[in-house]
Amino acid sequence: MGGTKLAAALWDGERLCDREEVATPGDRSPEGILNACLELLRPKLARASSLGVAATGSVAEGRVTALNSETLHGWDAFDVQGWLEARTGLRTLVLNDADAAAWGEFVLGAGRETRDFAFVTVSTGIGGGIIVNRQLLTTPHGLHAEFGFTLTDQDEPLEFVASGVALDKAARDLGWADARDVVRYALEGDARASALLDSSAQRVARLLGNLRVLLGVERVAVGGGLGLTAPYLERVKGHLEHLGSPWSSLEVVRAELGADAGLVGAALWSTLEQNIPS
Ligand code: BMX
Repeated sequence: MGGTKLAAALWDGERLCDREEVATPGDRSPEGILNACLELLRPKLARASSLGVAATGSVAEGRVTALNSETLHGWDAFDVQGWLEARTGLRTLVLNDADAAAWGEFVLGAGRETRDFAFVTVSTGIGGGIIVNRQLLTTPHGLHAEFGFTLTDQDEPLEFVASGVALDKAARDLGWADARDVVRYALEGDARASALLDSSAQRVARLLGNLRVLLGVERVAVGGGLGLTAPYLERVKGHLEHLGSPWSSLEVVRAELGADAGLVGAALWSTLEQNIPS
């Protein structure tokens, strides 16, 4: 459940199947978005034994709160778990989307064989998930690894200046369609597009460098619509390299599960033994 798209799939124990995706509806209220999720889920319900949800927003005990009210309208501790359990009859576990993706990448993707790992998505917003000592960092109140809400030196949330939506706005100011044009023109060597991409990538690189020295993270996987593009990732790596030691000792890689990381992570998480009531 993301700010740009909703996707659903079945997990057969090894891989995703029957994956379907739709654009996030214009009605971003809890009912607007969850009814669209239910439509995607309905054909799969008969074959499912539990439901894992990777949701944008901070998640506490199955309830979702929007930090960014432009992405989700009126979500204040909305009980996603209860809402979906009542309509699907399935045991439901809800995780933040980037936490789920971090877990998916750690178990089956770019974080395999690490101990301290992080995932960052640069998409509608900027989200994060952290694995320390092979454990997913979670908190009872749900406010953790919200990379998009770390503050810039202007006291603004990072995602207000560096996310896909921030670049969409900057692109429109230049008469372009959206952030995809920024990537396209940067590849063609346009100086304005390059500067825009750099300003986001540089801020994200700084955040990742801080994770290296704060938490000892050894590797970070970058995902999300903008983060998965080659020019973006190359710039993040370049800026980190430029910062030098100790920050540059962080390994930065592309998320291996791509746009499926959240789905895979939510599925794996919902079938973990510790999460299944005895
Ligand atoms: C925002 C925040 C995070 C989320 C991140 C990436 C909201 C609604 N979401 O920082 O919880 O992980 O965006 O999410 O406040 P996406 O919408 O870009 O997929």
